[in-house]
Amino acid sequence: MKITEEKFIKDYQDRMMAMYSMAIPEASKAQQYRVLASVVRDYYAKDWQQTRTKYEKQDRKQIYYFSIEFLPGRFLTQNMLNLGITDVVLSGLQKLGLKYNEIAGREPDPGLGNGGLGRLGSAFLDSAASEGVALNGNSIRYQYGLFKQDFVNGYQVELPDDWLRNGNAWEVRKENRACVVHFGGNVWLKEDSLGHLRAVYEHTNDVIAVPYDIGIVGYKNNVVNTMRLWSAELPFNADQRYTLAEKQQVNDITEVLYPDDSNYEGRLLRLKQEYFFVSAGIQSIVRAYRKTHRNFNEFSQKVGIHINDTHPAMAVAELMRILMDEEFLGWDRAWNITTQVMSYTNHTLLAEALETWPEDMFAKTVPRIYQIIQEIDHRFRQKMVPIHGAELVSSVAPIQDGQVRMAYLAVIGSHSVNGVAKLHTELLQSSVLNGLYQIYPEKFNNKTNGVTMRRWLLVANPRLSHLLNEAIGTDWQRHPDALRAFKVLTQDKTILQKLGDVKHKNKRELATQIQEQLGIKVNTHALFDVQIKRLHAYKRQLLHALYIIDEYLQIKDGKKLTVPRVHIFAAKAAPSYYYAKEIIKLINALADLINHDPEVNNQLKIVFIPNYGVSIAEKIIPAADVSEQISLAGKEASGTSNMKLMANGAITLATLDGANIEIKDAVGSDNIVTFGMTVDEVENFNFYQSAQIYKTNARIHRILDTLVDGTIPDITTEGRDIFNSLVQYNDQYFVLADYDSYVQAQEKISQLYQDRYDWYQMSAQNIAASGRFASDYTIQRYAEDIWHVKIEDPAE
Ligand code: NBX
Repeated sequence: MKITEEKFIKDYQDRMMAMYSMAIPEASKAQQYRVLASVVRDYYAKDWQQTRTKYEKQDRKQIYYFSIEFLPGRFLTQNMLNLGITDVVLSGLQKLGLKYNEIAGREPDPGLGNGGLGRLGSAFLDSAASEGVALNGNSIRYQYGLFKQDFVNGYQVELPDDWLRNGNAWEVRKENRACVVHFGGNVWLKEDSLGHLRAVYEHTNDVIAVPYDIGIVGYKNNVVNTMRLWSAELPFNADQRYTLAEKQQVNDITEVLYPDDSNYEGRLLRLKQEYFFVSAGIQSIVRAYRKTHRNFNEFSQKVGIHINDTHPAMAVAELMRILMDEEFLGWDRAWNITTQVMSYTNHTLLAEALETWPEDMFAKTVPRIYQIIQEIDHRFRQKMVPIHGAELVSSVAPIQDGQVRMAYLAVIGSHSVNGVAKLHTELLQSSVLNGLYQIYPEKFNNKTNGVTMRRWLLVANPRLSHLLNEAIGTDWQRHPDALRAFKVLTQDKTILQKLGDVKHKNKRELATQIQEQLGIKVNTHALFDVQIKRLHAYKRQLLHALYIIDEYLQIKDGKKLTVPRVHIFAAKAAPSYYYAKEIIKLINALADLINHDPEVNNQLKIVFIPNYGVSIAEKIIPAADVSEQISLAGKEASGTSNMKLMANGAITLATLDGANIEIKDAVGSDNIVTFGMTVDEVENFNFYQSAQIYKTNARIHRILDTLVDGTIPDITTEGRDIFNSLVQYNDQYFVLADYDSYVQAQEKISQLYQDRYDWYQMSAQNIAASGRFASDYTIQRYAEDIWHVKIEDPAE
């Protein structure tokens, strides 16, 4: 459909009238936003339907990405871009006397995820639609997303994220596609008159799962895929009245996203959330397949199910349940199909994050799933013990020591298991999943993460995108590898000048926002040193903070910094993660001290931007000079903000961890600054004694003392706890061990930043080398190697 400016203006006016019976100027900004979203949704409605019917007609293999989290970011700007209607809409709105930015700012940012894992899922949906891969999201429609973060007195406080309050303009409720999910009760197998073994349930608690679909618009290719989010409702039964407690129990299931991304906690409600979206998702897949197929002979050629981290690992047992109990395939055939259909991605090596459930809780909550996992466990042992021995096999069996171990279930039930960066996959094979790697080496493969350049360049950084278009044409928008062409221009003085201008304008824009929102004035000629990610000890925001104390002390000693700096942090801490919250308080207290000290604040500023999320990232990333990726080697599975920041021309300051290693390979060691211990050095560091470093290293000694001697105001408890963690409790994440090396790296950064010509040359090299980290390529590799689907040119 060709959208002209006249058509858009008319559509907008008509829709305003239809929805609100108002003239445009009478409407609030939020109403103006909802009208715009509704008009834009119309522009892809037909493509959405046609994508579906085309897939059906071609009997295309459908892939379902099961993830308990997605972080799509705001849809409006991205959808307009992907539909190719941005210019028409912008000029149309202008004629109507409306300001696009004000309207777009009213869209709530769906915070249906904690961080990297959910964001990766959304990047994949975007790339798959743009590459014409039939990938569908399957997840939960949380009534409340990740909490909104505020600071009171420097402490994190959590406020509810009521993102659905004014409705969600992009979703379509499909109550005709609802499913029933059974919880609890008793279950046994009974032979029916045809001789089939049927599962008989009694006293179950049934919940209705109602899907809400959101269209995922591909980039200028008429493809619109679907992200399906399930909401829990009470079964409708005219004779039955429910108690308040019963209503509450059902509503609870999809009420709120668990805000912890690192510490696994075996909560019953979480287990229910997992089974809820898994069961509803699998039921709807089988139903869709059944519409066009008479039997299951082709199921594994036509369906792929991806298990994103272990949260949806019950998909293995749920598909077995349906194939056996409802479709009456025997175990062997059902198992054969299931393992061909399932694939699994692991996102962490941290032992404390691995999901295990107490057997009794599991058996009570999802009895039939428990029985099936018992059988999987039994058959696995029976088959593997004679080959691999009892010790190895029981160390990786799905049920052991009263626990159901989800990662092992996911590996055993899938044909493919991948890590998210080369190093991470190697470490999975050699450590966490080593036992299963010995048994099934052929299942393991690496798929390094990626990011979508359409959101992180075209949407977030229009200035840089424009410069790139001018310099190398627009091919990179569809084929990000074409950013390579920018490499030959890294010698071109005018280009570098323009690149510097773009960065500076972006910094000014961020500075304005910081001034307006936080009342902090920052020097836009200072180096913007950025660390944005969840707050976690392993990510080592503390290392960065100690360096700021170091800079502060130097200035107090009368020295001048080589370059003035603005340290920018944004990070949420899990509400129950006490230590992470103490680090937030420390950084905020430091900010208070430094930003108000006239002796210091012309060279140094700290800004902790509250409520980090996709929309705030879109503002910070284009303005970053330095990207801090300083996790302890071996702890960060991949990282993805490293890739977004690189594409936006920031220089990475990195440990050799996760995808940083691949970034270094891509950009060359002259265009990145690395430091710190390698994984091998960390592993072989046998007698680490952090207290010894504190004793003998005068510089570190002095910095750590400021935590406890009153230099930094109002951190009596926090300062002492952090000091103790570093000195008394032997510094679990080797902050002190890497400190000197980090300082050298920071000094190198300062040196480099003094010569802006060299700096922007490095910056340009980073942009030029970032194409390989586009999720478009990652999704192509998933499609070919794991899901076995051909990438079709949707134009054909
Ligand atoms: O997944 C992250 C890793 O830490 C990153 O290194 C990686 O780049 C990213 C994408 O692969 N993991 C992550 O974000 N985990 C979670 O958000 C999470 C959420 C809930 C939970 C456990 C982990 N129970």
